[in-house]
Amino acid sequence: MSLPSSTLVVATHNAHKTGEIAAMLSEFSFQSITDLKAFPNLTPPEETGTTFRENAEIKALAASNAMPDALVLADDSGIEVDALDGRPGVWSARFAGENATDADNRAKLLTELEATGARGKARSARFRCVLVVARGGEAIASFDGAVEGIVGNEEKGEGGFGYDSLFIPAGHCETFAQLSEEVKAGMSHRARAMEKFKDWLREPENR
Ligand code: ITT
Repeated sequence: MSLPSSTLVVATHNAHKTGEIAAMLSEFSFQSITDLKAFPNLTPPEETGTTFRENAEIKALAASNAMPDALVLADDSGIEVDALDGRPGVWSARFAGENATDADNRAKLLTELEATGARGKARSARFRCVLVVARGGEAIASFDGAVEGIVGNEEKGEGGFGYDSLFIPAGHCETFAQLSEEVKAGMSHRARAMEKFKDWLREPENR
């Protein structure tokens, strides 16, 4: 598949991720920013890694091998809950099973956390994001970001996706789903990794 080099392909099927990433790149002049929904014939690779880094690289290389001319950006992310020994972590999207919905995953998280008896600060957690950049079938850079917070006792808010309605970032009283998109975009795990990617993009040799 041949694409102009000024195209950024976000190697994801998660439209929420694409939306957040595209909004953070508004200052850059990509001819287009697209994701894998535009390439329905590409079979998603199995995420067999045990770290965010490994899974981000698997996704980046699979897309880059199919579109060697494009700049590819893959995001692997998830939530680590201390009272659950860091779970669901890399299994965040599949916590309640292979075909689990975000709602299934949130319900399982609340049930498991309830069973530990953890309250207040003992419900500490963090979102993590690892980005891998690839071109020509090779991983050429990677960046990470995290945001600390706690898991609330119940779902609150309508915005965002995934575990946003359960996650209260440190220094706030509301969940990511209650806070505005701008507030989340100013402090999220993805935003922190994207700041590093944007610094990389600003280097002339990386354009
Ligand atoms: P792709 O693999 O196609 O990119 P995915 O949603 O399956 O899409 P991951 O494997 O990286 O992506 O799983 C990340 C999961 O972690 C995601 O489904 C959410 O449940 C959660 N997650 C990641 N970032 C999040 C965020 O900003 N807000 C809420 N939940 C998030």
